[in-house]
Amino acid sequence: MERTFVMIKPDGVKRGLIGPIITRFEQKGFHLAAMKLMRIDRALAERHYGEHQDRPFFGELVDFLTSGQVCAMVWEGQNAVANTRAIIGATNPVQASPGTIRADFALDIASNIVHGSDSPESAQREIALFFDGAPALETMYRMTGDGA
Ligand code: RTP
Ligand code: MG
Repeated sequence: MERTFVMIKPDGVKRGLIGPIITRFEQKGFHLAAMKLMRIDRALAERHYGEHQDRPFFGELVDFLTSGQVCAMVWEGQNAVANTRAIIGATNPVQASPGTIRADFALDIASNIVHGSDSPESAQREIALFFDGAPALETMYRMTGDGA
């Protein structure tokens, strides 16, 4: 069983796409282990996307991520990292395969609706970054009442 971090970006929240996006992960068979709607500050956005700090689009990326509420989630299931990235689709919606979230809901690389961790190590780092201080995931899991 693997966990991954998925975040619906401000464009996805503003457009009312939380429901359809969650549906896709649930339909595939993943379990929603934790979720919160939040605004993130520049410091958190910069840490989250730290690997891109020297890229020309970094400032724009941080502006975008802090422009509205995001929906931070932890999903778990078999090969959760790779499988959720497949459901999300290629970074640039123009190149994303039909049926993926980015192909179906987005037009532009800068506003591509959703983030997914790119490795189990990134997932661990990002879950700690966004859910640190919250109740332990095991507690949230029990709160979902799915027989745990
Ligand atoms: P994400 O981290 O958001 O899940 O996206 P990703 O793994 O598919 O792509 P990544 O390389 O990590 O890029 C992070 C976000 O930066 C924006 N980006 N803009 N203008 C550009 O060339 C460019 N390249 C990347 C995208 O919004 C991407 O999601
Ligand atoms: Mg990435």
